[in-house]
Amino acid sequence: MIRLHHVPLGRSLRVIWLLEELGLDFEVAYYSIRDGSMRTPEFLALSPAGRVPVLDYHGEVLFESGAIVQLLCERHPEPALQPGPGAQTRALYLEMLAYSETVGCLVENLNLNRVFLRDPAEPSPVVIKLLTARLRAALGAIERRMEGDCLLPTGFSAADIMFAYGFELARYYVRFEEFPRLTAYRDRLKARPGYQRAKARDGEQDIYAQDFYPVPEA
Ligand SMILES: N[C@@H](CCC(=O)N[C@@H](CS)C(=O)NCC(=O)O)C(=O)O
Repeated sequence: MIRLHHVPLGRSLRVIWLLEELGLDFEVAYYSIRDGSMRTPEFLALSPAGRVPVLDYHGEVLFESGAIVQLLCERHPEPALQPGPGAQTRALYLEMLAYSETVGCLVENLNLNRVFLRDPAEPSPVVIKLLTARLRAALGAIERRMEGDCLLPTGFSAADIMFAYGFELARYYVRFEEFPRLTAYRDRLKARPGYQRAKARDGEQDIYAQDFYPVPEA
């Protein structure tokens, strides 16, 4: 039995998407960051920092999306979504896997400042400006080097799945017009049947209340 603990639009969507691409059967347990469901003793026993994703893989329970993605690709080597040790694209693959969290953490910090701070806490316009500039720079680096259809020259891989989380949510904070290659890349990823099946299981998000959060005046 494979069971994924998931927050709609969270990093756990990476795992749903990968499970769909691998053609595996799985259950999804839904949570919200806002309702306390991730702070219960039961959930903290699975994920000590109270975060998703958590995957129960036939009784083996693990957290951290990057680790889950690697493990699933190892356990299910077909279709080959991860270049193995010795492959020419291995270094780039590992780089993109980790870089996905550089982008993801910038989005997470913007989320904290813009959608999760509660009254009377006030977000800092200076911090928001800085985080937004850093997010644009992190995306710009990939925009400049993007040549083929996917992050790896060999085609679609789990690195695309990892990267898509931060990159998809970045649209709440940066305008994608300045990233034409990334925009076309995003459209290609979204056209994949595996992505569409994953989105159908994502659930209703309760993170964002508006489509775009412009940088406030400092
Ligand atoms: N590096 C971790 C980050 C996990 C993470 O922060 N997940 C977010 C959702 S995207 C979460 O569970 N947040 C809940 C919280 O911070 O309370 C991973 O990739 O799995």
